[in-house]
Amino acid sequence: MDNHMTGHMTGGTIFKKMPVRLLGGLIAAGLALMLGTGMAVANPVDGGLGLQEAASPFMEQVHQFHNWVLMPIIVGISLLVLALLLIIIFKFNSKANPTPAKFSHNTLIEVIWTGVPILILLFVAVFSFPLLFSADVIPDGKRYLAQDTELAETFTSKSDTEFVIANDFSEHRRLSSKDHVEVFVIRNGERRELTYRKEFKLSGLKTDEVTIALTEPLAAGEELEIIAGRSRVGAKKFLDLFGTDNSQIVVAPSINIKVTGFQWGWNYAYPDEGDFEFNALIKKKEDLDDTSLYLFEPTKRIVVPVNETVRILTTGREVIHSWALPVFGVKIDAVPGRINESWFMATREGVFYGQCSEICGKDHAFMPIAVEVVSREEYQAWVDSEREFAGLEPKYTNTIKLAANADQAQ
Ligand SMILES: [Cu+2]
Repeated sequence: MDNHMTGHMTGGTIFKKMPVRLLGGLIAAGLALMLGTGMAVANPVDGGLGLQEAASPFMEQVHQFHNWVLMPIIVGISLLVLALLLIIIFKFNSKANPTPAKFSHNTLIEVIWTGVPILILLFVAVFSFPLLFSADVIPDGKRYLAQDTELAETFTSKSDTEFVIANDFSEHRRLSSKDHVEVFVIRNGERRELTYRKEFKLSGLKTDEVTIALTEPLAAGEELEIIAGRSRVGAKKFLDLFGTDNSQIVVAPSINIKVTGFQWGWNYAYPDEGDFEFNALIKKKEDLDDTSLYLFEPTKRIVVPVNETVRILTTGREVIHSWALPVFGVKIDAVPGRINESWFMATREGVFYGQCSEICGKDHAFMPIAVEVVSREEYQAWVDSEREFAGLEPKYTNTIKLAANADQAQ
């Protein structure tokens, strides 16, 4: 009996050392994966690991959700299951445990393994439901400027320090908290956010008129910008504890793009900018230049201005496609016979790639998407070149010239 035991002890010590190393390796791999996902990778790159660097406040919020909520839970569950498996393998194999227990069922354990997953899902829902809501509801924020521009509303000023904006949002979206108003001072093109209570106060929330009272009047050459609305999006302080608040109130879309998926390509139209549309098919390998990515580059990129909200309206011509752009956090089905909508606001200039994300037929893998984010001036010039191509009069050239003349006159 003793001999029998010692013989197996030797084998046991080898096994006892192994799981520690194995476990260490797995923890290291898990941590590497976690860190990897936080790493910034701009656009698809060879050997890229983790999510692409976000280019919209919505996607920043998605990253936060992924890095701080999902990854820790997934790593925790994986390690727990691994530990349980190792316990079973080493403690309850036929040699270590020759006479197995005969019982089956354990009410407490069964209640725990039903209840705990429900609690985990509820915890995840606390963070994922607001994200789903943000993706689904088109932002309705408003921008108020002293000088009225095409894209802004004006506020009225009562005095040097008191400014009034109309709280004319729909009933359930009215301004009711300090989080629904952001105040900026613009000086020589630099934009600085004022802090609530210290630099400005609010009154009249929940009523028809909201008053923003500055602690100090504006200096000469300073301009006031007020952004109001409930559509606050972006990475917030996690659980009000960690990180910095990068969230912002997103204003209503200034551009609508109609996207029609077809076998196999995309058709784009800009209904506000005139009666023109174009197709974007996959670009052949021999036509690629240094600035384009093989299999990601379409024959034509769509162009949008930076820091403006774009509404995407999708539909399909014959089967369901899906317009997906990872860096903006957009993935919206294009369904024949109906129109879906989504939105994005690009926060930096550049070219961003996506692909069809619905298995739509034999060339599903070959309907790339490329969005070129540029300044408003470049966007307007692009619109006019598209209009010219479609035989239309320019829409913006005159206004650009007028603005340029006005600058010279000052
Ligand atoms: Cu498709």
